[in-house]
Amino acid sequence: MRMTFRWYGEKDDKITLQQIDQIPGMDGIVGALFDIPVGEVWPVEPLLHIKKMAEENNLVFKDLESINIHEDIKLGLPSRDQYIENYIISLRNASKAGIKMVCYNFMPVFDWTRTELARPLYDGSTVLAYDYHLIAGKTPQDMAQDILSNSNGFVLPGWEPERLKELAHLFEQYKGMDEDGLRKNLEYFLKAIIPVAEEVGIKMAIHPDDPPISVFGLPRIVKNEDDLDKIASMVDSESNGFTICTGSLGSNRQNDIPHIIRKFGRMGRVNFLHIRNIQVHEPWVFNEVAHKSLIGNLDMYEIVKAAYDINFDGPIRPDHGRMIWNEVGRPGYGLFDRALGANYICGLWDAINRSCGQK
Ligand SMILES: [Mn+2]
Repeated sequence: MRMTFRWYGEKDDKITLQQIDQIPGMDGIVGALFDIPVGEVWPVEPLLHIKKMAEENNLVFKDLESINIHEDIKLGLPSRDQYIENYIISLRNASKAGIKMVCYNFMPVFDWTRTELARPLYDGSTVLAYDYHLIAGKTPQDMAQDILSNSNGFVLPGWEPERLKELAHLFEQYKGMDEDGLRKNLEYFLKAIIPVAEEVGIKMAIHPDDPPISVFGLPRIVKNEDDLDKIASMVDSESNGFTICTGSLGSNRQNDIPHIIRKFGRMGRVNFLHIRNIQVHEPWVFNEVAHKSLIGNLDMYEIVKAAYDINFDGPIRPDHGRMIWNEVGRPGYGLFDRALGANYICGLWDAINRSCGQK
């Protein structure tokens, strides 16, 4: 595996590449071009620039998160073909910059949803949290406003203010679309792009819905093992794979994450791992916690062991972290707790590796 850290770029991240390099065991960064509007082509040069900066700090840059999918593709509008064509050019350009893995999601309208971005825990740290009771009676606009006014001034991917002006229109367009309709549109997209991803040596990794349940009546198609089966069978290729995000899938206690990693890993479809722990209080009431197994509901040993058992050689990143030690940062993406999480995962990996006879 290669241990990676999500980085928002020199303009948008106050965490430096040197700080990331100083985290023990850190191999690389997961990056993106945040100033390219969704649907437009990603050029090679800015990717090469990130690669150069990363390499100057002893880090590799092989992983993108995310090249977002234009809403017209998810909606299956006639204009989707042009956006798919652009996506294909982006993949070709990414491969020219040495990219090997591209994470994406297929969630209508919202990339991810939380009802709180800074819930205080018993020790004064703060975390992202979700409570479906708090959504009842709210409009998508209220929700968006809450998220924007609690982001510590950072722009959060998926919640760009320009996009949110379109909310009412977007919801109108999705009226009447069910899971099967959305799934057909994903299949159309995959059939077009996976042959190219394969040709240029890129593994695509669809991220699970976060949380994996319908919010505001929008369809969700990446929620559980069943959904992953359906997606895997749309195009039979290792380039058509998954980001197994333990926190997203894990918010539904029915999802057996080590089993999911082993099953899809043996098919060569686990292309990216997001590791974080969460505490589920009741269905659809949960908050994120520190990575350590004892603190949350997920058994990190079993999760890392499953990755080890499938000989996982792709990127792993500590997913969201808490805000600790008075850090002020992008919610979920501070330096300190993610560094602790990475170290915990590396420790588990090393111990498993030693006890299983060194791979
Ligand atoms: Mn994730």
